[in-house]
Amino acid sequence: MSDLVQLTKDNDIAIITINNPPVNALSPGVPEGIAAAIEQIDKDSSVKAAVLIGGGRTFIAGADIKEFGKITSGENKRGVGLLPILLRIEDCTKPVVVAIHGTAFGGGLEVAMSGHYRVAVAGAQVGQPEVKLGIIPGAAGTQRLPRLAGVAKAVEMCTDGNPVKATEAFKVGIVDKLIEGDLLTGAVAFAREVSGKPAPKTRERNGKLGTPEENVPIFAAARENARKKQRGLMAPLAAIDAIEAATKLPFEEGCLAEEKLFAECLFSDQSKAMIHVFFGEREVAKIPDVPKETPIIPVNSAAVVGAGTMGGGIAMVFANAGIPVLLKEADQAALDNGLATIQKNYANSVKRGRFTQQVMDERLKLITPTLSYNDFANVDMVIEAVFEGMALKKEVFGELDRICKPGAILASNTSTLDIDEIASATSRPQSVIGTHFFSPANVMRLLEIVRGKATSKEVIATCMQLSKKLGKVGVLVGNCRGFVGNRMFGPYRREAQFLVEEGASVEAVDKALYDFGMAMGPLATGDLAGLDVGWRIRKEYRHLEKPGVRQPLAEDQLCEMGRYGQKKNAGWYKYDAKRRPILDPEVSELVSKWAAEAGIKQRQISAQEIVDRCIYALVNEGARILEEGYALRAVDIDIIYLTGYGFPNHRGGPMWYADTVGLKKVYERILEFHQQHGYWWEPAPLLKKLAEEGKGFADFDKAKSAGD
Ligand code: 3H9
Repeated sequence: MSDLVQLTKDNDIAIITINNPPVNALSPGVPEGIAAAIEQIDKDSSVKAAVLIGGGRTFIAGADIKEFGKITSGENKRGVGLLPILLRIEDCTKPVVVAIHGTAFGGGLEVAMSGHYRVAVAGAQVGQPEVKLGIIPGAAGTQRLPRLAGVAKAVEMCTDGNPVKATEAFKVGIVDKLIEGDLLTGAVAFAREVSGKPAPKTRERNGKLGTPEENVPIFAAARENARKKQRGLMAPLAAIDAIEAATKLPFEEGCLAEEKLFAECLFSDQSKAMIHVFFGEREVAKIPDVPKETPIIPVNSAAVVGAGTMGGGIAMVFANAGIPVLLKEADQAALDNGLATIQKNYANSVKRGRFTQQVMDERLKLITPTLSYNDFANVDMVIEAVFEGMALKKEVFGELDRICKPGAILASNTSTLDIDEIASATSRPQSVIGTHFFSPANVMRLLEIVRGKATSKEVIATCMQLSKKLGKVGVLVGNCRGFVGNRMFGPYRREAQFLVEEGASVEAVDKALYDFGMAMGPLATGDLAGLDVGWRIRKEYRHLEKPGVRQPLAEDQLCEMGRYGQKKNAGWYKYDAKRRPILDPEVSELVSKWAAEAGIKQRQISAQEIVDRCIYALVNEGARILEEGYALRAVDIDIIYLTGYGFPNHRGGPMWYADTVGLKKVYERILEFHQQHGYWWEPAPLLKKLAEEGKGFADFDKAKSAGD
């Protein structure tokens, strides 16, 4: 036995405990430890049954994800090595009762299903989340799960990857008993009950595998659903194929089919990208100069200034996390409007079954509307969400400085303005920070946390921790124009506009990027966010533009015409009453006219050029940001784009994608664009350097974390 797995006894019941904190992943030594324990249990005639349980806060959260990179790089040649060990558990001559608390995910659930019985506490969760890592269950999960839960449930769990609560797992047959009180005590008692009786082997339980008549429509619907909702992903379809194999082949052959599909997924670029995303989401929480022990300021109350789309959404985010929040507007009509939108959004969620009317009422109760700053004196944090204009923001912060208590965090939701200048309107710049939410604030996961020159480490640490409580992924960025996300989004959307001016249709530009995997095309995104937002910002910064450099024409002109996007039912597209986009021939005519006036020649443009121009514009700006230190790591940029800008997970983020293409190739293409289009396309020095050294952004991150 290893340190990772302990074998003890409670009289005639053996107890196998896994101790591999923090999540009891199946790292090398854990499966082997379990197998060794089973050997001993089989040999020990005084043992009548066994309990397999996780030490610490959870059962097994799955295979050790770090091992996958080692397998694909060839460093680990033996694989995860789980399959034979699960057969060994199932073949144990004494009943094995698996006791679940926390999470039994992935390989963890696969271990659990190889036991003869499963008991769980009500708070536990089970799941096959492999698909979120671009793979499928690889230790017979696709073969045993349908045998326990039925084909439809197995398909659902292996394709959406979402956790299932123990209560539901009990209902569908994954869990045999829910334990109240102490799990180990309950599991040992259960083991005593079943000892001496024939132990059911999951792999031999074929009763729930269904008939072809039942299964054909399940698989067809699941494939259609996966193609629609998990666009471009191979793992969900592979998982369905593997479960289909379970319904058609004997267990051993089904396992071979699963093994082949698992390997195809594991060695794909998709899985490598999604594993990068898994670790990246955790990496961004680590700020080198803000250590874990930094004191946190308690945030038990908040206030939001501005009840527009962003302010209202931010108030909902706080209410959803159980934090009471004041919502301030300048006049009653605007306040009433803001509240009505919040109510409508909550009511929609209730209608869709996301939560109950009671939950909605509780959340609404946490939002207190106000017309005055007076109530702000006691709040722990204020988030300003007024229009993007420096003068107005400074006025608000001056007011907050006068009214808020010392130590209150004063945050701005600005998407692009200078945090230091905003902070200069206060006498406490150390308390000022940017918290840039993304629209719709109550839905989008990204929170860009903008560090000013004077922002204190306590304020940064608090906002990073708070982001998790608010259900967001907080990424710390520096204070440059547009910060990280919007600074990169500028060149991305600039290229989209240039492409239309050069002859690509609005539809072709959006479709090329949608097909690449973006949640929406760049022009449709502009319409959704409101074209006037960028227009206002451009007006504010016009004096900084380089004379003689080509600027996008169309959006400013569309805004002059009042075509702000969806909110005006017209922008790049027209919108019907259900906000569905309709192509508007007037826009293409106008753009052609504007292009001709500006002397721009129109031509045929391929989808590949559209993707290269837009995505490499992101990459080039990202490289500059990285070099200038406004993002801590390339992975931070990736996470920003994945959680805030609809970049597809399976491409890992713009910087990871560039690595996948190869920086040399990306650099050469950018050089071509530089020759063709000039100024805007000058390659970022860091990109040039890495490309010439044959390195990638991942190497840059590695060197940085090693302190080079
Ligand atoms: C699989 O099982 C394939 C099988 O079919 C077998 C094939 C043969 N491995 O998330 P947290 C780390 S695929 C390695 O902050 P929480 C994590 O990086 C796997 N490391 O905690 C972090 O490290 P750090 C299927 C892991 O409480 C620390 O643990 N399973 C793993 O918010 C704490 O994590 C999954 O996909 C792992 N499996 O959430 C489950 N899991 O502190 C993935 C975590 O250095 N895990 N770490 O940053 C999760 O969903 C969440 O971590 C969990 C806990 C819900 C368990």
